[in-house]
Formats: sequence, C-alpha cells, structure tokens
Amino acid sequence: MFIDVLTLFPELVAPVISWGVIRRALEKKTITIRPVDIRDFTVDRHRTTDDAPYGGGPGMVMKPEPVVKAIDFAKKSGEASRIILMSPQGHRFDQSRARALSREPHLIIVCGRYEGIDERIRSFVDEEISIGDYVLTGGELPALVLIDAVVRLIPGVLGNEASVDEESFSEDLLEYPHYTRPSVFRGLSVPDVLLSGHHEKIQKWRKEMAVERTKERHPELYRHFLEGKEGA
Ligand code: 4GT
Repeated sequence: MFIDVLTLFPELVAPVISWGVIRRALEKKTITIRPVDIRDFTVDRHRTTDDAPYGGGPGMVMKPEPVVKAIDFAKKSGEASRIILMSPQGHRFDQSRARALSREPHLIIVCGRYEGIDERIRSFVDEEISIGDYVLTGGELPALVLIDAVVRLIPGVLGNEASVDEESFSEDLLEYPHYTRPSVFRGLSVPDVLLSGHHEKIQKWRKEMAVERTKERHPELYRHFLEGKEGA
C-alpha cells in the first residue's frame, strides 16, 4: 500500500512511522508512506497557504489551490487512489472502515490546519473521516491514528496472523483480559483456567469474557455484535 500524507507539517509524520510495527512494514516494503508538503505547491514568493475567510471572522482558512495541486501530484503514483480528508465533520472512523481501507492500494490523506480548508476542497476528495468528537489543531494526528489502524490490518504486517475464526469473533468485541507471569502479582492471581492448559476451556472463557466486557462497557458495540450474529 502506498500512503501519501498531505500536510503543512511533513516533519510531524516521521516520528510516528519510525518505530515498531509500522517501521518494520516500511522496511519490508509492504507499505510506503510519503509526507507531501502542501507548501511546495504554492506559486507566490511568500509560499502562501492560507488567507482570511470570506465574510470575515477570526482565524485563517487554507487556500484550495495548493492542496488540490498536491492531490494531483500524489495521484500520479499510478495506482487507483482513495482521497481522504481528515475532518471533525467526517464520518466517524471505526474498525470496519479501517478494514475496508486496508484493501486499498493507494491512500491520499489530506490534513488541514488553522480553521480548516476552503469548503471547495470537498469536491476533490472521496470521503471525509473524523476520529472522534473533539477538535484538534490539525489533521495530522487523526491521519496517523488512521494509518496505524489500517496498516496493522494489512496481511503480513503483524507477525501473528490470527485465524479467520478468531478474527471474526474478536472483530466486534472488546479484547478479553490478558495475563503474563508471575501467576501471583501483589496478591492478585491469574484466573485458574489460563493455567489449566485446556485449550478449549481457555477459548470458551476468553470469548465469554470478551462478550461480557463488551455488554457492560460498550453497549453500542455489543448491539453491533448481536446484529452480526443474526446475519450469520
Ligand atoms: C479533529 C479532527 C480532525 C481536526 C478529528 C481543520 C483544521 C481540522 C484543524 C483540524 N480536529 N481535524 N480530523 N476529530 N482539526 O478527526
């Protein structure tokens, strides 16, 4: 997968992609991430990317021309591109969106700053995505959240390719509880079943815990899980 990140702060991207699972995916060439500096697509002497809002009011608005030129540049990589605008007004990002995007050959992710980008940018993107109902100073952190969630789903990126079965049960549920050594830590014991070596009992317990937690802590996700089971 090729991922272009269009931003006024390309140097914000590197620190996040330079570590762990994402770095290894880059090294293996499973993915390529290219920060694209929107400022490189300005034509005036001052390399201007923003301007005052029509109608007045506080703050500055990103001009559409440099952003659209940066999109046109990114599209030239050849592959069919999916162009995503990170924005608090977008559809809420979730695991099923991450799963769908993980099958795309080329993502172009547009990050805004200031009060946002000129409204007409929306004619040049395929979808608008929000990572949650809060406002940040730029779209870069949301873009990195999206990239992290998407990249780990690309086959070969995580070492432990879980079985299709395990995946389908865990997808719409919260994780079951995890434990490692020691078996007693400050008086707190690991549940006996996990020490039993009885694989089927362990699987059953984990699934029950996952379902129970989801029901208690995330009713909306739990409803989604029940609906999925009805469909199957
Ligand atoms: C929040 C999100 C996002 C921002 C989100 C335009 C200028 C938007 C700053 C940008 N805040 N972008 N994508 N919740 N801020 O996803």
